[in-house]
Amino acid sequence: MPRSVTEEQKAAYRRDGFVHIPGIIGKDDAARYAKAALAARDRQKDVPPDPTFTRVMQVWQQDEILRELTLDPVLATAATALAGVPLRLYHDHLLIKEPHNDAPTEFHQDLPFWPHLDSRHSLSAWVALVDVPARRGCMTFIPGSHRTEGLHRQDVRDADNLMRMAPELVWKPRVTVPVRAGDCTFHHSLTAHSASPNLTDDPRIAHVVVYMDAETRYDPRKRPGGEPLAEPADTTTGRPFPDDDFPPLP
Ligand SMILES: O=C(O)CCC(=O)C(=O)O
Repeated sequence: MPRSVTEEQKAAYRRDGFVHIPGIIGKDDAARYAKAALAARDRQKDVPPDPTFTRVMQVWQQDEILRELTLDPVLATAATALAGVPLRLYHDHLLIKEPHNDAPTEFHQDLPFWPHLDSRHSLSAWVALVDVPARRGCMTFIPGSHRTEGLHRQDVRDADNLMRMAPELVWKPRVTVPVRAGDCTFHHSLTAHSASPNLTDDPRIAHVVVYMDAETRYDPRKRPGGEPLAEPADTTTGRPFPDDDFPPLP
């Protein structure tokens, strides 16, 4: 039976909009997935280089090993317990900060990037496949910022974009969460988060699984211009996300 999260972890997530779950996968599995992640990165062609991170989208549809991680029932059970509603997969992506990439991921919220209608909850699992201390690009969160609703999309390359939209966040405490290989952080889709640049000689390898409310429907009006995110075949307003490409989990 997959292990779920504790009552304390659920309470922390509800209060802060994020939670750190140490050792959600084993070290050996993390090493196996890290190797598969670098191979998937090396296979990827025709993607313009981005200093912030090398991104491999929808890796669960192209790599048998990483598919196991994306569909891992332990992760999905924990996500469902935190969300409190049945979930489906929205998409996954590898986010690899190359050594000395010199580019942070600036503060942003995720939900404004997603074409979701009537979402009761959505969240991401950010799984560390290598040790990620602050110098290698770990995540920083603003506790409580998941209660800040209704903002436009923020530019992850602009350090002040979110702060101009929500100036009260400038004065909120921030929590930086170094993680070991196999740890994960879950964050609510409205929680403001950033990641530091990778100052080390080794790649920062994170696998991110994005879960959405199973009942959420598609809203093309919220589709971000040019963002290569997962789309259902039928992009009419109000269409459900089909199970084949957006499988209910766990
Ligand atoms: O890992 C990063 O650099 C940013 C991750 C992120 O923004 C996310 O998972 O929503």
